This record gives sequence, C-alpha cells and structure tokens, in this order.
Amino acid sequence: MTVDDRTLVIVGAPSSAGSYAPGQELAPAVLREHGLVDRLRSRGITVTDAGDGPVQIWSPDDEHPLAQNLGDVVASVTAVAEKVGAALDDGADVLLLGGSCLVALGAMSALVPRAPDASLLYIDRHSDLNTPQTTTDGALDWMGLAHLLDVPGALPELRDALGPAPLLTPEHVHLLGVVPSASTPGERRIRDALGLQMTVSDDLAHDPRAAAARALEALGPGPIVAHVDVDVLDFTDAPLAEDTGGRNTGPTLAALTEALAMICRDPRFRILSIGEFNPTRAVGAPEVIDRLVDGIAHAL
Ligand SMILES: [Mn+2]
Repeated sequence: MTVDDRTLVIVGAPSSAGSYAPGQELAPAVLREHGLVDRLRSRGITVTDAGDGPVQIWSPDDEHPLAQNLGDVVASVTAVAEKVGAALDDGADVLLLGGSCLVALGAMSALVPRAPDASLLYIDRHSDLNTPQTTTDGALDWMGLAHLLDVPGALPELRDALGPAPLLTPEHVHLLGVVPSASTPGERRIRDALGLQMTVSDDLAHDPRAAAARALEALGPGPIVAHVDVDVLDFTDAPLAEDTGGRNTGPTLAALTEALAMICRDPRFRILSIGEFNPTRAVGAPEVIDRLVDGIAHAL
C-alpha cells in the first residue's frame, strides 16, 4: 500500500472503562463531528467508517479496585480487534479512535496473528508498564503495554484475550515521547529488565522528525502500529488529554504532527490509534479539537 492509494477504515472505541473518570467515551463521536472523515477524504484518501465498539462509561468498580472494569475493558479490546482484523483483511490501513490507550491492545491483537513480525511505536508520556502490583490507581489504561509484553503481574483475563502470550516481545516495541520521571518505580524496573528502547519527550519536542526517524529505524521490517496517547503533548498548547500533567513539557501538536506525518508515510505503517482524548478538557479552547483533526488528516 502506497500513501497515494491509501484506503483507510475508521474504527471507534467509545470507552472510558479503563480510565480515571468519564469523558473518553465521547472522543470518537466528537472527532467525527469535527469533520474528521471529510478532512481525510479531502486529502484523497478513500475512507470507510466501520463504526464503534461498545459504549462504556467509567464508574467505580468496588469489587476490583486495583483493576477496575476489567470485563468491560476485555469486551472493548475484543470488539476493536474484530473490526481492525476485518479491515486489515480487506487490505486497508486503519485509523483507530479511542477511548483509552487500551485501544492499542485491540490493534496489536488483530495485527500480530496476520503479521508475527509486527511492531508497536508507542507514543506516550508514560510507558504503560504498570500492573495492579505497581500502582494503586486501578486504572487499566496505563497497564496496556504490560499486558502486550506479559510482564509479571499481568492479569490473565486481559492478557489471554489478546492471543498467545506474550503477544509482543521487547524488540518489537519502541517508546517515543516518554518522560522518564513520569514512570512509576515498578515501570522503570520492568523497562530496564526488558531493555525496552525509547526516545524521550525532550527529543521529540526539539526535533520531531529526527526523533521519529530514530524510532522508525529501531523497528524491524514488519508492519507498524503507531499508537498516540495525546498526553504526550504539551497540555498548555493542546489541552486534549485525560492526564493534565503535561504542562509546559512535551511536543506541541504541530511538532507531533510533523513526527506522525513521517511515521504514517513509512511503507511499514498500517494502523494509527489515538488514545486518552477527553473532549471535556477542550471545552475552554474548542479550536484545539479542530487542530487535532487537522493534524490527524495531515499525518495520514
Ligand atoms: Mn499516557
């Protein structure tokens, strides 16, 4: 598939089940309302909308405080994987709209059985290597990569829903945009033990194209999923993310778009997934949603 004849299938995952609070379940609909499909088509891309997985709104899970709403998360990830798999079988590229960062699990669960040498370019302020043993938050949305890699403490119900474990091995992962100080001690231990490769936030902010090139170079010849947690962005430039901690650090939306444009033009690219966009964060500056939509369309 060359960029010139790209066929794109959109899949939505309107779920905040694995998040900290409601909000992210609104993201796929809000992105469509802001003209995402038309903007992609205006760039010459053939677009099909495959619709959404189940709508799930976060509520406290008193029975499983350290792994909240696990059953819903598994259902959402499984639905994403089915839709993404069908799109891949049709030869399309995929734009996956979260929801939380757990959408990346659905993407990899669909792609790896079809391409065992597939890689994940994980663009996030965090490394999402937590388990219920390393954080008391109970939010599964920053435990996703831990389950793809099947680290100690991963929950069998989620891990086994993805396919044979581990679905990914460390050489098929690159972390881009990480803020090392935003990792928990448990995440740092796992990252070091696995020898995970990463390119840090400052490098992505200062020279997005060079950082993207380095990350792409580090990955193998197989197809690539690029997953973006919008919390990688400087929240004061682009208030989009569930996590509001990225103030005055990280790339601007314009800088991230430059990096994504390079990544999505790589011949190995197959899936772009967007996680952690909470539209309620943008109520005071709604133009930022148009900038996000423009950025996605420009990158693709
Ligand atoms: Mn994050």
